[in-house]
Amino acid sequence: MTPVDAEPYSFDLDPRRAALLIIDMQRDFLEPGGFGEMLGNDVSQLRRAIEPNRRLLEAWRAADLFVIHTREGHRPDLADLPLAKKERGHGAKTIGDRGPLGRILVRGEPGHDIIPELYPRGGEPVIDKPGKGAFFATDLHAILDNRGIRQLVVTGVTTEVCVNTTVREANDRGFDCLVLEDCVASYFPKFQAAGLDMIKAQGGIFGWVGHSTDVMRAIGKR
Ligand code: TIU
Repeated sequence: MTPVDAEPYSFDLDPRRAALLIIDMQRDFLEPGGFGEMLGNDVSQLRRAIEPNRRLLEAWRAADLFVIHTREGHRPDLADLPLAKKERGHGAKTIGDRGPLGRILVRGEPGHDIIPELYPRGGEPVIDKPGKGAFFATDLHAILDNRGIRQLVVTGVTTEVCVNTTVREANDRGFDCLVLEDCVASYFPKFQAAGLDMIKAQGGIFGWVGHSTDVMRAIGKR
């Protein structure tokens, strides 16, 4: 166990039983023309998380630790897309429609893929998820159990949507989550702050909030 500075108190990292879980760092959320922008968001808000994630991923790989990536999206036939999710927002374009990055939030399309800076390598599972949480309708739990993983170092986008939903799902399944504030991002500054506060309040009701530099120090890379 290696202590990592965190709130509400120090996180005891057990690197061999921990996975770095990078949530939805997809072109559809981080680049113009995708799902994020379709919802009316300014995608530039998310891009500050790229470089800290890139450095952490490099260090995590160099320490030969386990990495999992997730992507939010749907089957090309949209059979797994709830009507409620497709229609909500009444946007001119919705999930499955064609945009500058291909069909919005559809598996196999350019926008659905992970940004080049954080592109997965062989041996790093990629979880394709239809919902906001990474456990819902996926094999993530089985993959974590098979590897003996009990701790999740969580990064990605967006803080109050897919990151929070996944952390809540993980918490109810008995995992300890350390969310890295410099490696998660929201389109809305107030939700970034609230999303992190909600995790660490009440003695860490859903988990811990820390910083990537402290994790890199703990795994021997800076
Ligand atoms: N809209 C928004 O903030 N997020 C999502 O729709 N998905 C994720 O957070 N990945």
